Amino acid sequence: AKAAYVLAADFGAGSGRVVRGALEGRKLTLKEVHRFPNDPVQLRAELYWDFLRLFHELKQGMQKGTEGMSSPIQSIAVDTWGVDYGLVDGAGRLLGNPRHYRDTRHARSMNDVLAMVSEQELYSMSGVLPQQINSLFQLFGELRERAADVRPDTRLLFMPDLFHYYLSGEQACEYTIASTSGLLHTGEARWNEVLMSRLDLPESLFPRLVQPGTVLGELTGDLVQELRTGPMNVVSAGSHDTASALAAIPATQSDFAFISCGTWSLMGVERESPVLSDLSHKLGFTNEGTVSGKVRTLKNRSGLWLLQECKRQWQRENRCYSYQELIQLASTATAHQSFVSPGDDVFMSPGDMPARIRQQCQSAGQSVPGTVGEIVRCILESLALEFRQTLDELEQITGTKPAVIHMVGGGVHNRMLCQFTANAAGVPVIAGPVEASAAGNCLMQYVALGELGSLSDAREIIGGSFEPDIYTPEQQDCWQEAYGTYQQIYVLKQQQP
Ligand code: LRH
Repeated sequence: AKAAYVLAADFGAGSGRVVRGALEGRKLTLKEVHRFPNDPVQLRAELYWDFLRLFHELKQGMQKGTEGMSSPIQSIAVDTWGVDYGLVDGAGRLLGNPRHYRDTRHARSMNDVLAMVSEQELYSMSGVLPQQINSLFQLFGELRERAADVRPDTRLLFMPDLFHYYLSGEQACEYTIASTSGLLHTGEARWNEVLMSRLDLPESLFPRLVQPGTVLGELTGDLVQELRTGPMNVVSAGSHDTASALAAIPATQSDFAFISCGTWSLMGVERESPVLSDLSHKLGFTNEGTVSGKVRTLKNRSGLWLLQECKRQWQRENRCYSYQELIQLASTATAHQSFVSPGDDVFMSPGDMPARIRQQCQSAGQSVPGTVGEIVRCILESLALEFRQTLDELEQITGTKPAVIHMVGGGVHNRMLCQFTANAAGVPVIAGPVEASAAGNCLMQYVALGELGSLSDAREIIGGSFEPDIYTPEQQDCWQEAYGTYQQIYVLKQQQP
């Protein structure tokens, strides 16, 4: 069979990339054609996306992806992290650079909203865990600041939708990315007008919703000319990176937990219906949409963020390490000396992470990691223990203990983290593919184009195209002990009144 080609643009916090997917018979191959930095920009007190530069990088990627190809590229789709959005005016111009969820001011907006609608209500109305990053809180804060800029023809587009709009001229919000906003009805592809009216958010802001795997339109004529790519479709795939990653999990059974591990770790399970109990709320689980209309009940946890930020800090101090060197250093440090709680708020904004890690270890009365290797080991062990904790919690809220963990995303490169996770969790970790978001993005484009029938079809393709690494649990006793210590410090203490 002749190969069918598509382009997937995936904007992660570590970097952005454009990948060319080729589906030949039942085999998918990915080729990275362009990778670029995706650093947010601090401007005075505010943190922003660098949207124009990123649109430029996207165009470069599209050019590189089509250059020298004798077959046409059929389509392109963009996925990004969740929650962030831009506003466009009636003429389609951006009302400003989109803000970044790590902007510290969103915490205040969340408090303002919670004074009007309680956490419990928000949770049951939207299925989404109230967290300061949610679009709902960001938007509420933004509208307060700039109410005058919002007209009846102003529209909100989540980041992937915004890229799609400037590629195709079509305005729509894709369901999986919208499901991170806190603005939909629980488990449904339907805007929550009740919530909007309670918070005085104009309904007119919200364009139509489309399902993942929809051909939105065609690349505009101007862009076809500018980029010389030839015509192609613009597709809303799974526009949320986590939804796309989950679509690319080569699961053959349903009792699996997943960890999509990049800057964040999203750990959860796929279900037919949301979990909305007090317990799941208290334990911090949210419910978002999958590309096949199911629900992913998951926890947003820190992933490689701490490691990325430490690396940056050391760089600022003129100590440059590759990830490989960092892991090598960690492997020579003593095991289980000190743990942090990677998801703690103190680690949220960028900055001197090694200092914050030491600080947290010290306040918890543990030995304070001094060397680079000790700090890296502390981070990786803490992440693995947090995964174990989350696995236990998933069992508590769903009544079923997952039999395996599928781990995908950049974290899969970190073999030490994968092995630690299997050790801490006591279940096998099936790791891969690394570029799960890009792979899932491509697959849903093939669904949109009619090349593939369904998600199970797509997952089979992944299974046949990428060889996973399997990690079986080791050193169970000492990890069990470490888990006890970790729980004592970070879990049980918090539960005391
Ligand atoms: C992961 C992710 C996650 C959250 C966060 C903002 O990249 O998309 O699912 O929504 O970013």
